[in-house]
Amino acid sequence: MNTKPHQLEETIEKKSQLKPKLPKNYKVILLNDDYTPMEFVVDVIQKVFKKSYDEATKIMLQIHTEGIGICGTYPLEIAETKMNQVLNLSKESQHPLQCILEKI
Ligand code: TYC
Repeated sequence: MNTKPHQLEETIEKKSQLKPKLPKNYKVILLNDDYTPMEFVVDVIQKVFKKSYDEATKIMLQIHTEGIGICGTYPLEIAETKMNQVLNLSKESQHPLQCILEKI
């Protein structure tokens, strides 16, 4: 290995220029449970994910029948904020509604 340090640095720099890192997106997923009222879930989806009443109802029913549902996909920081908003609203109202993130 006779590569001079500065040449090595250049090679590394070129490689990282060729492979720019794309920010990863995360799915924000709501989980079903037996206790949270349907209207509460619809309300949360409308507020946090800016969905219409009809779209929010569709997502809620999908969660109710399938067990999980995707409310949206966002860059990590935004996905985390939305997950925390759901968890805070749910805790405030003493419902067990759960929300998780999944990397795409
Ligand atoms: N399964 C709940 C009920 O029958 C409704 C519900 C839907 C709860 C979606 C959570 O993420 C959820 N009241």
